[in-house]
Amino acid sequence: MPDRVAPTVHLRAAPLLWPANHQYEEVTVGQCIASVADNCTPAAKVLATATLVRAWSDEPEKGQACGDSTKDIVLNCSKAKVQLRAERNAAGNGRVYSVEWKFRESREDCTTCPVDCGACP
Ligand SMILES: [Ca+2]
Ligand SMILES: [Ca+2]
Repeated sequence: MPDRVAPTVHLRAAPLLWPANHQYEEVTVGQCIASVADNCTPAAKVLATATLVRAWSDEPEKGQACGDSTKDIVLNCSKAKVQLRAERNAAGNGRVYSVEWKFRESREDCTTCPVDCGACP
């Protein structure tokens, strides 16, 4: 019987990007994902397939305040890492960065998983 069940993913709380000093902080899959599970494929094998699909944040990249830098998000898809700038609108409600991870198991079923990967309060 073919495996038609994609992996499940359990998330961690988003890493804190603090202080808001405009510097990059590196976030890896292990900092976003607590564990993965699959009915057929071992978890370590599923985790090793982690790929970054896209990233975004709930604040615009530019125009928040003076000292605001560009390129707030730098994806390194091949290494499954993302650099996030510890920067937010000081008059806002805090910034949340999110990424979408993709996991594959041996039968090629995929799970894509949006996750908050950085919080700059
Ligand atoms: Ca499966
Ligand atoms: Ca910015």
